[in-house]
Amino acid sequence: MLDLEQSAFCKIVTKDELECLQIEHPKFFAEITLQGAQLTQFKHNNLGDFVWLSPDAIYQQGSSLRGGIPICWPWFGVLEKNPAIITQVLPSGLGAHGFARNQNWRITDLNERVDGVTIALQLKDNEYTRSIWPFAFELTCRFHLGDDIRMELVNYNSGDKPFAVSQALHTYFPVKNIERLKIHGANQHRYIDALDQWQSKQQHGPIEIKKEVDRIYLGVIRYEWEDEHHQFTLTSNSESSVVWNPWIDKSLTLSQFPADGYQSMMCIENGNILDNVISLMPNEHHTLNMVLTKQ
Ligand code: TA6
Repeated sequence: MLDLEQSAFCKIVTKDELECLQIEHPKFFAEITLQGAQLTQFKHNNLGDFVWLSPDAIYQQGSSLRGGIPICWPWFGVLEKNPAIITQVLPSGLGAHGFARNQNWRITDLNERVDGVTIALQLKDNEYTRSIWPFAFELTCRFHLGDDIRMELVNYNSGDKPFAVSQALHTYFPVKNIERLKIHGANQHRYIDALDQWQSKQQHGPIEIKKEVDRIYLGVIRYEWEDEHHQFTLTSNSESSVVWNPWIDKSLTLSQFPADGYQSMMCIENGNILDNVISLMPNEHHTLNMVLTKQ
């Protein structure tokens, strides 16, 4: 683990059961839990919150906080809904969204500048991960934090066998007025409706949220939306992304989530899902990137 003794802006604090890296930069405040390398807060001094964190979030070993940017890896969503290339090497009955978000990552690189901070955290295979997923890997998440959030999730096959993963950066966004939200960018794109027998459908116009939404949009999409006089833009190299809001009924079933939480958030999750899963030969890399701006 990198020594933060000489760091200008970074320190490690313990919140309940979790170690959190806190970055107090002249431009922003950020918090990243070492568990899951999960960015839980990014508050820009002029632009405000870029991500949403549940008011009921708990800092507990083994359970990902509800909010920020959970890293779903080496499978996304309900395991059984993944392609066979993913499910065939994993035991059944495992929870959604993989094990990476519940493992402790190490800080491996730090670069602090006037314009922002670049920090890398890494997860390598260990006895637990090998017990359920028999592959050697290095998963590195690099955050570039400044006037925007830029992330690279670098998959590296450090073993001698090929493996496949589905993955996503499961970002929770703050929404001041869910009734007026219009998410642009997906017009005419196909999507899989996870709430309607996983049927393939086509998006017409902006995405609006008036009920539970859980859709996998296909193709590279530049999402744009306005929330209370701020313009958000989300871009990624991924060719599959999920738009999700639990709405009223599902909100009551979620952990770490207030009954009315659906009114204050929505998720857009850039990833490699369904046919867009990635396969890596030994010594091969793949990078999933994401850029979130707010003006
Ligand atoms: O990406 C959408 C989704 O799969 C939803 O169906 C919901 O389960 C959400 O992720 C949150 O999952 P989690 O395991 O974090 O409660």
